[in-house]
Amino acid sequence: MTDTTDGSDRDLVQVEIPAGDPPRDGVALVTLRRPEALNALSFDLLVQLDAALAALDDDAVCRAIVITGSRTRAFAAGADIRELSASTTASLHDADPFAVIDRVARLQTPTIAAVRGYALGGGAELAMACDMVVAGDDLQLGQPEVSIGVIPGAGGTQRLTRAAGRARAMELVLTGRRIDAEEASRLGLVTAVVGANEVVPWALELASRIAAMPVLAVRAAKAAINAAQELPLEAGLRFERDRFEGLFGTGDQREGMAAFLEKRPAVWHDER
Ligand code: CO8
Repeated sequence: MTDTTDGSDRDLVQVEIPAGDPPRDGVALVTLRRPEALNALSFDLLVQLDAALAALDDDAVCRAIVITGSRTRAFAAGADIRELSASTTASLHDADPFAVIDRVARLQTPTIAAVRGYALGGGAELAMACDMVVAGDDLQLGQPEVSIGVIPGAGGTQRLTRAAGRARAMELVLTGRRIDAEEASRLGLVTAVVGANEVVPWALELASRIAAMPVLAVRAAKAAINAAQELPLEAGLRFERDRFEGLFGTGDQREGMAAFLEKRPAVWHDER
């Protein structure tokens, strides 16, 4: 795996292959690095994040991605308000800097947001675009955009509503109220709540367990679960059945079933 951050400027996004015992094969750790601004998602940071994630998604070695913030008290405090304050309808429409969040949701590789402290505005939207969220017990998640005269622009009205329901999404978005880890868990926004210092190790462990699974089956399962968010039930069931049937004849399907019948551990071949 290659470090894809742009060395010519400041690296606002760091890509690491974290060590582990046993080794965390196939896991990448992506860190947002603007600590002085609570990792606010500047346009440059978003470009670097986009490039880093696209490269990881293309990398056959990478089978799970953890995204976290460089600073213990924030995952990301939203889009960069200084930059936004100088933006116009036309400049945002033309550059579409926040489309990266849509691309995060479309990555084939499973993604886990490891979230400590503030996840606000675009930070909450980035976390919700990931497949799973491991939250610290210090989580403060919210969509405060209305309080600065705009609305969420990268999924905050859509993903939050799908996860938490319309009535709660209305209350949270229209008031900008922040919720803690316990409430986020109750609303189905997070996969697990752990001690703040355990967030990254816990997310890496989860990523390692996913990375140890056969890659085609993992990707098909991810695609099918995501289809449940978008398709009517009948179409979703058809999508699931097609993906299920499509896995028959792959080496990993043959190996997985043979290993079960022969009572031995499976050896995956990382087909893609
Ligand atoms: N943009 C720019 N700078 C920020 C941001 C931000 N979003 N958040 C914090 N900072 C900066 C502060 O300006 C400050 O810098 P400095 O030291 O130079 O003054 C530094 O980070 C530390 O922040 P505070 O001093 O404010 O720290 P506090 O502990 O007092 O407060 C808060 C922490 C509560 C997180 C507070 O900083 C805050 O309210 N931040 C703004 C949160 C917000 O409104 N976020 C939404 C932004 S709009 C948005 O996200 C639109 C989404 C569009 C799609 C985006 C997809 C990526």
